[in-house]
Formats: sequence, C-alpha cells, structure tokens
Amino acid sequence: MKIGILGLPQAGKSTLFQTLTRGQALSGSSRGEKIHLGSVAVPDPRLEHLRELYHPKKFTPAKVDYVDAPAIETKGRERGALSTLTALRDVDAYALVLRAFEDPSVPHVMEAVDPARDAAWLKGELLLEDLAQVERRLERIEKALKVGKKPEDPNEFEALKLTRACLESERPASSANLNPTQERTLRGFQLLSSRPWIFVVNADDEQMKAGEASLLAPIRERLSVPGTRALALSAKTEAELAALSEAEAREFMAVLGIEEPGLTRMIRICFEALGLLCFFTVGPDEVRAWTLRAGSTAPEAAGAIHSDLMRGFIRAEVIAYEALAKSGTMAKAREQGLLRTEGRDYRVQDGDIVNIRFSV
Ligand SMILES: Nc1nc2c(ncn2[C@@H]2O[C@H](COP(=O)(O)OP(=O)(O)O)[C@@H](O)[C@H]2O)c(=O)[nH]1
Ligand SMILES: [Mg+2]
Repeated sequence: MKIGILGLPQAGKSTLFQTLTRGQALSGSSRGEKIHLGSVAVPDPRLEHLRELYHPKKFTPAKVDYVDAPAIETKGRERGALSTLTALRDVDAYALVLRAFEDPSVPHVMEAVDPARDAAWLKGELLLEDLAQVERRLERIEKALKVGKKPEDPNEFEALKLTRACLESERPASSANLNPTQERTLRGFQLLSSRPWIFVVNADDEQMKAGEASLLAPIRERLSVPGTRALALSAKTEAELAALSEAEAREFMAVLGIEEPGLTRMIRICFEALGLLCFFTVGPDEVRAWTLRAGSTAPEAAGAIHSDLMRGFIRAEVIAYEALAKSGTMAKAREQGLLRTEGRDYRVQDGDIVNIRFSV
C-alpha cells in the first residue's frame, strides 16, 4: 500500500511524513521541496504474538509506503501540468495535509490559517487537474470523430464523457459510476480523484485538546462530500514522539491525552478507505503478514503470496488468529479440530492464518 502526501507549502507535509515513517527517511537529508520515499511496518500485536509462538528465522510485517511530494504551488502553475504530481501518480490513496496550527514564524501562503478553505481549494485544484487531463483526451477523440473516424475504444469514450460530467459538477472521478470495463479503460490515466482522499488536519497541541471533532466538523461542512475521511493530529508533536523510546513515548502521550499515535490511526483509515485486510502465514522459516483486498478468495490470497500457489491451488487450511490465540499453539488448535479446510470459494477474513496446499 502506497500513500501520497499532498498539500500546500508549509502545511506540515514533511513533518507528517516523518511522523508516519517514524522519522527514518528524512534524517540528514534536506527538508527542501524534494520527493521523499519512506516505508513503515504496519504495527500489529497479533503478528507480534505469532512471532513469539514460532521464533521464525524471518519476520515480515505488512508495510505501508509513503511519498512526500513537493507542495502544490498556488501561483504560476500550468493547468494540467502539475509536474510535482507525476511522482505521485503511482499511489493507492492520498493524504491531503491541511494546516490548522498557528505559528507566526511559519508563514501561510494564503495569509490566514483556515484549514476548511484549504480543503476546498485543494479539492478544487485536484478536480480541475483531472478535468484538464480528461478534456485533453476527449478533444483528441472528438477531433477524430469530426473527420469521420470512429473512436478507437467506445468504452473509453463513454467513460471519459461520464467522468467529465462528474468532475464538472465538482464530484471526484471515483463517483462517476463507471462499469468495470469503462473503469479499466481509464485506469491508465491515474486520475487524482479516482483514488481515496484522506484529509489530515495538522493541529497544535492546544487545538487537539479541544477535540478532534471540533477540528474536523468545519472541513466536512465545507466539502459537503458524504463519507469524507479525515483525521486530526499534531504532526510536529508526533514526529517528536516518534524519536522517543516506546516507554517514553507512552508517558508523553498520556500527558498530552493522545490515545493512539497518528501512525496507526492513519494506517487504519487507509485500510478502510481501500477495503484492505491482513492475513498471516506462519512457520519456523517465516511469520508474515499479507495485505489483501477484502472479499478476496483463498486462491486470490494464494496469488498474493506467489502466482504458483494460485495456479496450483488445491485447498487452504485456515484458522482465525483469535482461535489460535485461545488454543495457545497450532498443535492444540489442530487437536481441538479448529483448523478448517477451505476451498476455492472461501473469502479470506482479516486475521486469518492461512496455509495453502498446492501442486504445480
Ligand atoms: N507549530 C507547529 N509547527 C509545525 C507543525 N507542523 C509543521 N510545523 C512547522 O512548519 C514548517 C513547515 O513544515 P514542513 O513539514 O516542512 O511543511 P511542508 O512544506 O508541507 O513539507 C516547519 O518549520 C515545521 O517545523 C505543527 O504541528 N506545529
Ligand atoms: Mg516538505
């Protein structure tokens, strides 16, 4: 899973990036407007417990990649040519950073601090960016039509028209109600609004004390898009937390009233937004977590591990993590008959421990 971080200059994008990646990738490098890539293990107590049970040679948590991009400039940017964004196309979702913190030493590109205004501005810019891209392609097709040529791909033509109408009414491309064939024809465009957006309000500690809801309400109201995903955190404070030992961090969090770090909250929201789940494979060689689209079948889970396992899939032995944890060990769980044999139609559940039987 890869998340792109976008926002205005000085919104706290790089600070957020540091928070979300536990600071590993920025150390030493400049804070300048360049692209940073970072990756972080998905914290999961279930997987830690499995590690204790198996003492595997190799331990592989699921991971999330983050891309910190240069800011979206407010002036002098050519429409449809957001060069800063080309590096950010290849992601699964966007974190849109909104500055709420007040700090006279950090200027705001739009004078006053107003996260709801910035949210609306960003939404508008990203939709216009997509619209420019869609229109460019449509113009080319329409020009060909005028000289009597048929569209190469009628599905694409239809999909583009539906998407244009959607963007023109200020709705994201993801809500264009395309059928799966139409959707496929537009995948290559990697439209910014075809992927989920998660608004991240970067607040200071004082503002956080007033509660997350009071920070998010004005943004939800302004955007008036049902189901807008958003969270609030103090990127600066949490970046400092990330540098502490676990015990120290816990103490500091208690003082500040932070119940759960932004790092895990962000991952959870992204999993929800993308409809993902985790399943596990265990053994003395490796204990590992895998990310999978919710609703995937056992052979699809096998395919996430290796294409051979999907091709030669026979059956899956499955036990829910909770059931294993209750039994204590896999041997006991087996004795108690808790291991199930599942076939091709089984839909893998979050927390399943899966062993694929296959032959190639
Ligand atoms: N007071 C305060 N300053 C912050 C916070 N987050 C970021 N900053 C500061 O704002 C400036 C811009 O932050 P940066 O992460 O580089 O923003 P970017 O341009 O969006 O990448 C830096 O000086 C940060 O230290 C915050 O939550 N509170
Ligand atoms: Mg930056």
